[in-house]
Formats: sequence, structure tokens, C-alpha cells
Amino acid sequence: MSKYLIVNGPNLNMLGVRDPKVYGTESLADIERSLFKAAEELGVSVDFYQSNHEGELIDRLHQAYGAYAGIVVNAGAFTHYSYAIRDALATIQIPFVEVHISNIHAREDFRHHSVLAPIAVGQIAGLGTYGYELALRAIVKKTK
Ligand code: CA2
Repeated sequence: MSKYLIVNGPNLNMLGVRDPKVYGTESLADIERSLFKAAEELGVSVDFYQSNHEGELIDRLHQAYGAYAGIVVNAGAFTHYSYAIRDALATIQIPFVEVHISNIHAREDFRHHSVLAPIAVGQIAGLGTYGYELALRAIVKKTK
């Protein structure tokens, strides 16, 4: 069975705890439950990982090398400036979809740019937590 990795970066562990106007009311555990269901339906398996630390995210991506068919990544604020996470994603050569809960293009200027987007299969932003399911469906369709 093809395996997919769902990676979440800094502060996303706080989903559902604060800022419901921007990020909605669902927790990360709620998102994981929805993705687990979608994965069952799609006939694939999913693993989840969240860290607030850049190096830990990079280590997890390195471990993914050769083990996953695709990745869904919300790198949080690292999206906008982490060349190290971009290099890790480029190195492991696993196709990935970038997801953002909020519409990063409608927010502060610094959020408009993603250093990951040029090497992503695609980007989903602004569709709320449903974006994760769309991203999983898209990467599975591309790679399964
Ligand atoms: O819209 C997204 O998914 C973001 O990746 C979320 C990041 C932000 O830095 C990006 O620009 C866009 C921040 C995640 C913060 O999550 C929180 C959730 C609840 C309460 C506080 C923070």
C-alpha cells in the first residue's frame, strides 16, 4: 500500500486552541482523523508529523527518503523563508503538495511568498482545514 506523509510545522499544534477567525475551530487531531478517513477511502496509508523545530522537520523529511510516495506539507511560517526545509524537500525527491489553511496571498506581504512553492507539485491555500484533504487527494492522484 502506498504511503503518504503529512507534515506540519510550527504553531500548528495550536490549531483549535486560538485564532479561530483565521484558522478555524478544528484541531490538528481533527485534521488527522479526517485525513485518516480519506486515506482509507483512497486505499493508501498516512503518517503524521508535527514539530515546532526546523531541524526536527528536516530530520523527519530525511527519514522519509525512499519510504513515501508523496508528502503534504504545511511548513507554517517556515514556508516563507526556510531554504533549509526547501533543500530537504528537494533532496528527498518526493513529490509534495504545499497546503495553507489561510489564504496567504490575502494576508501580510511577508506571507505572500513561499520558498517551497517553486519545487511543489502545487499549492492549496485559503480553503481552511479542508485543504489538507484536497492536498492528499491531489498528491495521491499524481503518484499512486
Ligand atoms: O495558513 C496557514 O496554514 C499557515 O501556514 C499557518 C502559519 C502561518 O505562519 C503561515 O503564514 C500560514 C501559522 C500557523 C499558526 O497556527 C496557529 C493556530 C492557532 C493559533 C495560533 C497559531
